[in-house]
Amino acid sequence: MGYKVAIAGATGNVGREMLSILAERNFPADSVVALASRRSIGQEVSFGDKTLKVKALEGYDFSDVDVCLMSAGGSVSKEMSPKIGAQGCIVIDNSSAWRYDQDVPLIVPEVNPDAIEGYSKKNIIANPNCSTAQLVVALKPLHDHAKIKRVVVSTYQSVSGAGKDGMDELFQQSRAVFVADPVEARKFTKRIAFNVIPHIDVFMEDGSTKEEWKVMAETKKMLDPKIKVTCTAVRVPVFVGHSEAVNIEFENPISADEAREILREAPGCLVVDKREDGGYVTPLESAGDDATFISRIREDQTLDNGLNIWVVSDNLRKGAALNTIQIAELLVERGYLDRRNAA
Ligand code: 11C
Repeated sequence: MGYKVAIAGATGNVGREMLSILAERNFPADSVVALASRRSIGQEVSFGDKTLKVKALEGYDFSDVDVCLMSAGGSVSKEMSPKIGAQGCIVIDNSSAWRYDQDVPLIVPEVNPDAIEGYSKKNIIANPNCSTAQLVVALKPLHDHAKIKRVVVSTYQSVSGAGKDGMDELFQQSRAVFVADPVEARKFTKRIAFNVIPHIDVFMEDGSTKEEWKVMAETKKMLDPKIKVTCTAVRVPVFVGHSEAVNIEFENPISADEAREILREAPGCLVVDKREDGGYVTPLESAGDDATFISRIREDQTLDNGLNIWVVSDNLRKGAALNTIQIAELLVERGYLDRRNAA
C-alpha cells in the first residue's frame, strides 16, 4: 500500500519541481494532492502524465495525509505546520521557519540521516537552505576524513533562489538592456542583468546578511557545531544552479588527490575535476541534475592543511525539492510513515 502525499505551495518553482521529482523517483504514493493559497484554486499542475487541480491549503483536512511537502513560505509554514503535524501528518518544510528549532530535525540524508528520529516531537522536519544543502554534501566526507576546523564560503547564487519573480526580473532586464528600454529593479535591490549583487535576504546587526548567517548556522546544526563558518553570499545573473567557492582548513592532513578519491566515493557527490580548459562544472550544466558537482580541487598553499574546492548544484533540486523528497524516502525506509496506520 502506498501513501497519501500533499504538496503545499504546489504552484511555485519548488512545488512544481517536487511534483516532477515525486513522479520521476516513483515515490510510493497512492494519491497526491496539490495545495496552494486560495488565489491558485483550480489552477492545474502536472504530476507525471497526470494533471492535478489545485485545492486550498487553508482549511484542508490532513487527517488522512501521511506526509506534507511544504513549500509555501515561512509565515504560512509557521502557522500551518504545527496544525498539520497535530493531525498526525508529518510535515517536511522547505522554508527557514523551523530550521533552528531544537525540536525540529534539519536533514540532508547524505549527511545526518539519524537525526530524523527527532521528527516526532512536532511532526515537523526542516529542509535546509539551498546554499547549505550542497555545501554540507561536499563537506561531510572530507570532515569524516580529516576533521574540518574552518570554512570560508563565497556563493554565486542563481535568481531562481528568489522564486519565479527573480527569474522573471533577470529575463525582463536582460531583454530591456538589448532593446534599450528602461531597466526596472523590483525584486532585487539593484539591476541583476549583467551585474552581481552581494546581498541575499535581510541585513543582520553585525553587517552580514541572513543568507550568510543561515549557511553558518545550518552547517553547524547538521555537520558539527565546532566548525567555524564564514560566508559571503552573492546573487549572480544565472537562472538555475548555485555555485560556491569553498576554502577549507582541516585539523589533519589531506591532499587534493585524497580529497578527490574521497569525494568520488561519497553519496550525492560527482567529481568533475580535470585540470584543463572546461574540466569543471558550471551552474548551467548542473540544472536539472541531482548531483552536487565538485571541481577545482586543489591544496591551499597558505594553510597547513587547507583545500579549495568549487561546488555546484541545481538549487531547485538538491537545494530544495529533491532533498525534501529524499527526506520523505528516508521516512518510508525507516517505517515512520507506517506508524499511524499501525496505531
Ligand atoms: C536564495 N537561498 O537563493 C535562497 C533561497 O531559506 O530557504 C532559499 C531561502 C531559504 O535566495
